[in-house]
Amino acid sequence: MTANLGTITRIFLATLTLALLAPPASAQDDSHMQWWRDARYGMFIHWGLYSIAGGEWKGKDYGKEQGGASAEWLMNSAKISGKEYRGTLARQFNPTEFDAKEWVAIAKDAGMKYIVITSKHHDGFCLFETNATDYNVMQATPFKRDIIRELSEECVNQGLKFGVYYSQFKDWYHRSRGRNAPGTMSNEEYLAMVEKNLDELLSNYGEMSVLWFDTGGNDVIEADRQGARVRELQPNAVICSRLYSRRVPADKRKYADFESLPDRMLPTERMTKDTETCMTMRHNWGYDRNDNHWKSEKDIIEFLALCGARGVNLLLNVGPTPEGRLLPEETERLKAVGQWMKVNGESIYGATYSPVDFDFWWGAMTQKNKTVYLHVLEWKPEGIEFNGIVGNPRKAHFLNDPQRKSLAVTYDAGRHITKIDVPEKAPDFRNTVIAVEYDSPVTADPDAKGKYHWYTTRSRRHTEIRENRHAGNTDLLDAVKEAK
Ligand code: FHN
Repeated sequence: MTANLGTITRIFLATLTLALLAPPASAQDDSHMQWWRDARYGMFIHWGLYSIAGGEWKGKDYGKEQGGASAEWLMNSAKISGKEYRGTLARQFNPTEFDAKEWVAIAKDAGMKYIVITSKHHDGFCLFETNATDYNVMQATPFKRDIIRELSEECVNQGLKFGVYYSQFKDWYHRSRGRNAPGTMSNEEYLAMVEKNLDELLSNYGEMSVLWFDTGGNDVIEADRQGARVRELQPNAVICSRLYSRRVPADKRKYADFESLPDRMLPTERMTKDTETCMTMRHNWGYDRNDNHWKSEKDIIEFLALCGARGVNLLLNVGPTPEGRLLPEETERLKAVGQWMKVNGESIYGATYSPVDFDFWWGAMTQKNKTVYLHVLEWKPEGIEFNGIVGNPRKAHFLNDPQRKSLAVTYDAGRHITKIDVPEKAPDFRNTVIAVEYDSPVTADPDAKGKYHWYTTRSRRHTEIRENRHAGNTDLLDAVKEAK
């Protein structure tokens, strides 16, 4: 009876606290979101004890079976007890080559504006100093350095926003996974640990700009309590919708600042609310020694542009090695994307989704102020044409042309079809951006029709182009020919 009374009291007090803390909807301003909307592009880091195992356990490779979650899911996939997992890996965790300055410089050079690192993933291991559990980098490993502190301080030094991923619901070490896999804590003790962890992360590391909760449970009261605590201690932190289970309706996710799409997802429609997608450069999030499914730099630049065309932030992942280094395949890709961003970043940073709710067989659009940016992913030497925007452009030029020489433009006022003459070869085969400037704010043709949506899976994209050549977009070419 006492226990029940205790629980009822806890729920009552929690609810009362929430009611007092949560500002009325009308009073909620979203000014803390502006930097995030402008940023558009950040680094995701999956790092922890699992990096030592690299997707293998006792000689078995758990990589491909997990479809991209072998590394950080190894404890679950290989059914490893918390005792054995910690006993085997924690004493080996000594990434002496870890250099926060280097990691942050790589992210900055890549054009990324924020970093989100796993502070505690589902394996329960904490990459920060905590009094709530001794299963942390300071007490359980020979490394004894607070990774969250070193990275958060370096982000301040180099002008990037810093945030943490935190697995608040899944914890295969502290929570029981069933009769044969007892956790170290009861449910009540675990929830108390989470609250303590959050207080430590929200109080001991300066400005915490992102709280990237991952895979919420169904208990909205629990989630709201955690969200309210973030608001209270870090009012400017941007909170991920994964604080809540996907089964919780969007309008009940009181503390979610942005919708985190399912992993690696590119939506076909434009997202008019704050939305982010996260993407791996290969199959896995964490380090996996056998995963060679690398996306090319073109794939990544294309995906970044398509996210922009949907109004979606991109959180691009790296999975550092047990020694504390990013892989050369990661740094090469990040550097290439960074060079592309140095020239074309104005078409991504602070830009919003395409003025039209369809793409084109050459690519997709982003917009900012009075400019539409054409991300030409598939070159068309016969010319780049588009429908859907009203008005004769004042000027069109390649973003990667330092002189910004004007390109020849024709505009069919009757059909609102614009065509831009271009050279035989693409200036940048990965994504050539054409800035199309207007004298007034960009106006979409409400009657514009289009049915092409880009996908990043190469086979699907080519299928789409082939299908559209027969069914859809070629008539755009004919229309322009007729208009001449
Ligand atoms: O289970 C995790 C997974 O390991 C990884 O952290 C991804 C990243 O978005 N989140 C969960 C699966 O969606």
